[in-house]
Amino acid sequence: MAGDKPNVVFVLGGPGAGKGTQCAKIVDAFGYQHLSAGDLLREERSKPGSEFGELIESHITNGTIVPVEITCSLLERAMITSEAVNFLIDGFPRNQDNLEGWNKTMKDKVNVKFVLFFNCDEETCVKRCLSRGAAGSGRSDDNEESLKKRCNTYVKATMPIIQHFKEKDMVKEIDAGRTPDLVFNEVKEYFA
Ligand code: UP5
Ligand code: MG
Repeated sequence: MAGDKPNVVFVLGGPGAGKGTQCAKIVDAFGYQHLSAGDLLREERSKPGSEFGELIESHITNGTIVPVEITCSLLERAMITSEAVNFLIDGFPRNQDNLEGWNKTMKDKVNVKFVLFFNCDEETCVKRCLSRGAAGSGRSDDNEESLKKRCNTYVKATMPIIQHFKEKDMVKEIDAGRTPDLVFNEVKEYFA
């Protein structure tokens, strides 16, 4: 982690809204470091002998949210071992427990600049994830049953967090139902 306080942009939106796709574009264009909480959890789950492997997998297939202590420590470790100054934190914080845990351990160590919110209707989100599953994503949650639960968690637990940031005037909301290039045309205005 370079410098005193790194900059953080939170990236939120429903399952399949395009968070990862747009983060990859931001990395290419603006040199941010992309930290996907979901990717970090999947990596931790797959480590041989991981203490939390089973717990993480059960949350992922059920579309529920892993306790913040685990996610936050993976995020902090990834930030500490990085040379970057600017981070995209993708898919976090996604519930009240995440937000409180982050505020307790990380708030004073970073500058949260804003929140990118990829707003996409549920039908489109589900279609995208199912196509990705059919194309062989290997993700244990790209199936109809898990997707129902992921969407439910998103509405019940994550939307209130987005609302919380809206009240703090921190949210940049983007219509994510368009093509990746059209979405990125808008995204880049916030980084230029
Ligand atoms: N695609 C992307 N953009 C498109 C566009 N504009 N038009 C057409 N297609 C588009 O995209 C999904 C698919 O859609 C891809 O095939 C892509 O090509 C296509 P992607 O960019 O991957 O979307 P993303 O929003 O990143 O979808 P993802 O499935 O990763 O979102 P989730 O939020 O569901 O998944 P995440 O990995 O963040 O979390 C998974 C699980 O981990 C959670 O359900 C939870 O159990 C756990 N988790 C926690 O517990 N805590 C955390 O902090 C984070 C995760
Ligand atoms: Mg993703």
